[in-house]
Amino acid sequence: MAQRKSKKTNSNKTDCSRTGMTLIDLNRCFNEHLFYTQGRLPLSATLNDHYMAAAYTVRDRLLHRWVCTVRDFIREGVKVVGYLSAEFLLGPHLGNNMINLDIFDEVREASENVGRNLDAMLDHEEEPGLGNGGLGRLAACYLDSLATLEIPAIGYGIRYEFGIFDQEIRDGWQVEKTDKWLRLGNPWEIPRPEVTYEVKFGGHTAGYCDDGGCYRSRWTPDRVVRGIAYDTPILGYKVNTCNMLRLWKAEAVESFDFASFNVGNYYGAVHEKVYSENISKVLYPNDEQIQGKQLRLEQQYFFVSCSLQDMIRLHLAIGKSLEYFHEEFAIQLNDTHPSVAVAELMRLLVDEHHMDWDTAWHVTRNVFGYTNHTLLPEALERWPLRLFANLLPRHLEIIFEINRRFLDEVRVIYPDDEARIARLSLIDEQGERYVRMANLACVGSRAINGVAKLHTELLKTTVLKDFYELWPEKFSNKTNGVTPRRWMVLSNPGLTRLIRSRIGGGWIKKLDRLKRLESYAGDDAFRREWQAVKTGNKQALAALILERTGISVNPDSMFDIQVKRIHEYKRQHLNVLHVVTLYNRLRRNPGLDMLPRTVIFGGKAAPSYYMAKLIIKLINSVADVVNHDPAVRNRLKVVFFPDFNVKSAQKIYPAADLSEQISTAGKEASGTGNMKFSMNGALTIGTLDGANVEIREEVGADNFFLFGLTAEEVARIKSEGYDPRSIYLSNPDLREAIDLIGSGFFSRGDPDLFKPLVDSLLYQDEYMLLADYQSYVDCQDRVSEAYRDRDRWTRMAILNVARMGKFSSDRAIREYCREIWRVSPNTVEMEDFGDLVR
Ligand code: GL7
Repeated sequence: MAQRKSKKTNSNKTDCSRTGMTLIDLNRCFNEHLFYTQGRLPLSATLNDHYMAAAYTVRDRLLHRWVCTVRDFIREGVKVVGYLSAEFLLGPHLGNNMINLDIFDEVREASENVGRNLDAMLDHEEEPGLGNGGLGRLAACYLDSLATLEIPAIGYGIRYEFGIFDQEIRDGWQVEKTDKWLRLGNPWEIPRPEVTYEVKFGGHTAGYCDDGGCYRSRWTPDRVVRGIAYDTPILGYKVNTCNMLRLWKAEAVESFDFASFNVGNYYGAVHEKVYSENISKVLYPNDEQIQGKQLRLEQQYFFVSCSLQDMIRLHLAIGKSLEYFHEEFAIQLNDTHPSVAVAELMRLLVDEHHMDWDTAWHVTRNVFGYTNHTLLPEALERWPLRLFANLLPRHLEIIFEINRRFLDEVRVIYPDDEARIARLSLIDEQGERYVRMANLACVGSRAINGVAKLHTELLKTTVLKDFYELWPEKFSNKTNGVTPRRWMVLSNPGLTRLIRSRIGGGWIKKLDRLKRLESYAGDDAFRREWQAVKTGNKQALAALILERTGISVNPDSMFDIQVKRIHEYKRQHLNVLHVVTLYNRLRRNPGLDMLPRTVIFGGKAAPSYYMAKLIIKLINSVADVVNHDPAVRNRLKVVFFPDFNVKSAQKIYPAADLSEQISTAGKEASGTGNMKFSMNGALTIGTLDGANVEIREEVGADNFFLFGLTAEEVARIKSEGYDPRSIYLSNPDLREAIDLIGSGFFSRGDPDLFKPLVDSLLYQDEYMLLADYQSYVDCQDRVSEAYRDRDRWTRMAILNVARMGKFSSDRAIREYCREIWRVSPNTVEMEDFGDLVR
């Protein structure tokens, strides 16, 4: 074997020619991949061949850095973050990796020189939609920041064969199509068929005495599934740290049951295989709503067990005892989805590694942190005890034991407070019994956090109040952030170029430096360039809208955009009420001098969420009427942009003038779309909800359009008895809008179609649209007024961008590192592995 010559260089460039960074190196590598990986001559290469060759060229450079990063993991014994998440909504890799390698412009130039279209290649990439929305996208932003900040980290999740469904719109309704993201292969992942773990399900437990006379439990499962690792490199921006995302695919342990096969039971034999592979087959498309399906718990336990076994293996491989596991790893639970990890780690330590209970509990309690992402009661995960006992009998025993010890402690602190004890218990005993996953996560973690200031405060006073009173020191806030690499540099090259021309590029890693833009808000020339960038982005979106929907929109109108999952609490239908109100004004007064607006919606509805699907139908129905009414004369256009995903988001945020963040106060934990819009120069119309509160604090009240009730007012009015009908009766504009929808005007005369929506507003209005309606409409009028003064608007937009520094995911990750994980950066140096790779 060749002697390893190690040559270290400090720069992120290396003289290793195989992964060199010059144009010549990149071109050679591209051609080699076209030839040797795709088996094509340039003449016969398809767009897919070009894409694959480009992806492998970029990937080679990632892998070189990855090898160096892993070398340090082993050599330096650094503390590693394990980020456990059932969702990672990554978005396309190629462009992002080119940005992080700092070769985007070179590759563009090289491609153009030989007549290859880089944009076509970027567009060709299927995105891995392994998440539903904000929560999964946050996990992806955090991976980018962890690597950029040079923190050793592994993301752990599930390699769903089918990610979030593709959305089509037919006759105004959402139709779901399976997402076949792996159809053309995935050049970004490396299968690791030798990194596998067995995961047990079902069966029963039995007690026994071990050699030392200790009582122990033995679990005999009735099913075993194998998890196989698929690794995706995650490179940081302009650093050599290349972390990994390890996703698990489920396979049968025995791919063929020969006994059944031999007696001719072919279908019986493959049944086990199909059954096992089902676990990682499909992402549940529900956001903020639990679906108490056994398969979902199987998914959660499957990826948690594989991930913990993997971390334990890595820990043992560096020669450390498991007593010190929490000193080598910090594990974050991204919501309660992976919270069965608390019981699984106890099981692995006690049952499989024969640790005593107290030591195991010490390790467990010190290794986990838990992030809560929602206050919605329907999203709080709990599993029927019977289902849990059937699937994970040993874990239920462990949970009972954790609970017994925990409640004993609680009784000492709160003697005779049985009501409190019942609320804190890991088991819900009212009626059917349930395992409460949030309680398990709280008891098993060292740190608990919310995702925006308001959200964390509400956690402390509502859903997690009892835990806050018990352990106030465990609680902290970590306001969300998003990565400026994907959401500014990659999505908005025009704006990036303009900002660079004035303040350089330091802000890409230190977003606070955008502050330096403030002084340009008053600069006429800068404002004109700013407007030109926005107009270009709007033209590009207009072209895409035409292509996807056939609707032609005017880039000179104000682009008023609401893109996010469709949910009643997010109140897309409040936006619709405003649209109908504007339409009514135009019908009443055809000559009205109204600011032209294009109102754009986008987002998926959970397939089983009827009201959300009806809201999509309503948007499309209103669009149909408004867009075809000659009296409107292009002063109002309504668009539902189908299949909102990361890829289209990258085109949508940069084109927005107005960002709609209009959830009922107290319902949106944070929101992250709000940040992406504002970073791209849109102004926000919003309630005091989630991170809106902090965005407004940062950009200044003058640069934010605020409306609506506060969370406190919402709670007070609700407790006093809220009567939406009286608001409807006393507000003629509101009444006219609702009546028009209820009359069948937008549904070809069918008054029944939208009746469920109208009735829910009039008789329930859970999310208080009617209470906020007038305030919203008045605020929208102020928005229109402000937009007429383009210079003033642009000044406000510049100030918004300049003051968004806080909302970089780098800031958020620094806080997690310092206050929760207690990890520090490790600078990875490039090494030219000499003979090994030349
Ligand atoms: C969410 C919250 O709804 C959203 O406000 C937050 O920004 C996001 C990330 O913290 O988490 N919670 C949740 O269950 N989903 C979210 O997007 C799906």
